[in-house]
Amino acid sequence: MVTNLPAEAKAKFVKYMEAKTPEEKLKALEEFLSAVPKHKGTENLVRWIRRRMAELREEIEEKQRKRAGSSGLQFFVEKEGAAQVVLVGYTKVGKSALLKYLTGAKVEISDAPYATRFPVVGMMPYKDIQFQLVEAPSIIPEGGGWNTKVVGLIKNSDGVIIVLDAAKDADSQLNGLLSFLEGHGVVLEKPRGYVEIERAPSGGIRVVNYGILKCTEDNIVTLLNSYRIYNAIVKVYGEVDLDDVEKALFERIVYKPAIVLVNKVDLITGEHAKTLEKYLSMKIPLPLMLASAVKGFNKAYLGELLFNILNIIRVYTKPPTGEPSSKPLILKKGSTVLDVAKAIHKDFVKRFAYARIWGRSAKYPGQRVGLDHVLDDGDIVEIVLKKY
Ligand SMILES: Nc1nc2c(ncn2[C@@H]2O[C@H](COP(=O)(O)OP(=O)(O)OP(=O)(O)O)[C@@H](O)[C@H]2O)c(=O)[nH]1
Ligand SMILES: [Mg+2]
Repeated sequence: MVTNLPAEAKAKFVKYMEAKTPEEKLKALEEFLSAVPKHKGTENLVRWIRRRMAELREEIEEKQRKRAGSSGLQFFVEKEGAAQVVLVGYTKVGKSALLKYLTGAKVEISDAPYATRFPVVGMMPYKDIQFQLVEAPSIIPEGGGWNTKVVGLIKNSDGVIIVLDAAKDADSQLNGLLSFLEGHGVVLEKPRGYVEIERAPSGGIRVVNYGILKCTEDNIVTLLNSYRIYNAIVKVYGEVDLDDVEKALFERIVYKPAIVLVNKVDLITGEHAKTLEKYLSMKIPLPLMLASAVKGFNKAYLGELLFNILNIIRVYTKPPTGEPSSKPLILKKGSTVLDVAKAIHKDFVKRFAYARIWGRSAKYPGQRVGLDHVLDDGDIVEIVLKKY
């Protein structure tokens, strides 16, 4: 609960929102922090402020480093393939070994801790597509170092593989990683609802409700006005209450689909592996896989787990007088013929006459459909254009 902040604190937060440079933001946050009353209800808020301040300090340092001539660490990885998935875990759990086994990437597998110091990339083939796997430098339990940059990498990705070492305490590794991520605004379980607030130059407070709102729109207007926000678009997804709206002012929680991969099972007994699997799958509702980068494992099964959590489908386009393309378009589940038309060419929507489809979403092969037809994985789509 972060409600009931005194007006003075709210006014300080407004100053933070209006600040432009990281230096101004940091100063405004310092003032905000000292104006926030410290009690159970503001614990999370205070934690967020402290973390945001640490991030800003890092940003300022990075800027100074750049100005001094040394290039900052390059942690951004351009997306390639069907999706970008980040391998996340503590040091020496075998992330490099897994990356090498799954993608053939040239990586340093080492017994020395923290051997991987920059993101390393490899392409993992699955059916007729490829996933881009990125090994993130290991999370440092003591904090600091590149931890924040790894969070940035994760936030920019499409999904996460949490890698645990079966030969060490898997439970505490999982707890540690989950609370680290949550502390940085990343959750791996789909939240029951979330809110996006976009500031607008005019138009008042507009609520766009895609879910279930557990308060009135007037409540939202009053709340935002108390932060001197008079123009904004508030988007509601899933089940949301007024508290969630206030939280969204301070921090955007990011949801990333994930699977848990327990590596080095070759080092434990079959009995132990079974118990571990049962225990972990009861603990967290994420797909779980036991593996060994040394002994090898079922790559296709891992590919299938990734494909499922990423919520994607493959669609093959076909010209009216030709064969379907061998390379599929990757679209979100629930995508329609309109999305395919847009992906091919912007004129295709304007000139669209009808489409013919083959595959799971077709009632019969070659069914004629319109732009709003929802597609399925493996479908073939032929778009027929109007003649001028
Ligand atoms: N027995 C066994 N050893 C493994 C397995 N996977 C990796 N290792 C060993 O564990 C050690 C660490 O492996 P890395 O792949 O370098 O670990 P990492 O997670 O990339 O660690 P960082 O150095 O922090 O990047 C190496 O000595 C590997 O040979 C496995 O499945 N079984
Ligand atoms: Mg490594």
